[in-house]
Amino acid sequence: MKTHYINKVIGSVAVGVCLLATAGQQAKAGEMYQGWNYSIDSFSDGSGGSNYEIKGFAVTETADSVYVALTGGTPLTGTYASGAADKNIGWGDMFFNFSGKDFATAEAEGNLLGVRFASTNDSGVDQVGLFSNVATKSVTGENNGYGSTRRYYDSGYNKANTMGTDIATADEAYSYLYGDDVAANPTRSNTTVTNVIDSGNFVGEINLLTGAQLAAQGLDFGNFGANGPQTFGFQLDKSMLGGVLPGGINSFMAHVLLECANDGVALAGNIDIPVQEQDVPEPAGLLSLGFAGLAFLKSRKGRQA
Ligand SMILES: [Ca+2]
Ligand SMILES: [Ca+2]
Ligand SMILES: [Ca+2]
Repeated sequence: MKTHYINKVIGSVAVGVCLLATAGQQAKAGEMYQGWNYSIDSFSDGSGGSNYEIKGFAVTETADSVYVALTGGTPLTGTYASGAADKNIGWGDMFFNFSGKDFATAEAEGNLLGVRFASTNDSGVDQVGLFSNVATKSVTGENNGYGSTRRYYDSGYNKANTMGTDIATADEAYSYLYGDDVAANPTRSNTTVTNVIDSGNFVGEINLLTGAQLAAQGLDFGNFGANGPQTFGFQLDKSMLGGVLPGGINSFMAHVLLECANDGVALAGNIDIPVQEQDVPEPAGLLSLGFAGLAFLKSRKGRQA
């Protein structure tokens, strides 16, 4: 993955050295506003019109929660579409990639998290919630959509801030989604869209929130002139992420596409995971020490003999 994806991530970490080192590249850090981290998407890259126009994606965190918000023209429950198998086109699932690698590599290595937040979409998992070890699939075919990212761009939607301010160009989108080798020669066959969870391990539930509930948390897409007619999101407990991420600051790239891939948006950011207190090993807990512990015990026994 090209290093410019992590400029914002590094820039927003409160470490002086990093701030100085990236001072010349911090335009993206300007998307921080009153505690929320925003990525503002092109207002004119929604294929099919205003019902398919994503405008923004934002995240904030408190000590124990992560709040996620989306705004645009697509309702949480989707919009009627005669060309879709289920007569409805809505949101795909959201992916969180904490690996520091491109999306395809993260998935191949089992390092992808996914959130199904739209209960009526065509996700491969039944439940709404957070999933780990996610495999992805495409549902663009049954939703009258774009089979490949290249085809979407060929259709005239290669606009500035194509996946928001954090993945601003088609080249960056190709690099992030498929890796730098594909980005060097993107075709319709090597840029297949995947936009929902196919399978994964259920980690826990999320709490869906309305635009009003998010506004009460300080969300303000209006600061960027980006208020869509549909604004909603969800909250999830950091304790769930603590089971799959190390304590401390974890940098991520997240993105979501519509079921038809008529629009998509990404966001780079950080989540500060509380450091778990280490349990004091009890006798029964020795099992969890594994081979290292057993070897240690054996060596002690040997010395005593
Ligand atoms: Ca858009
Ligand atoms: Ca559908
Ligand atoms: Ca977009």
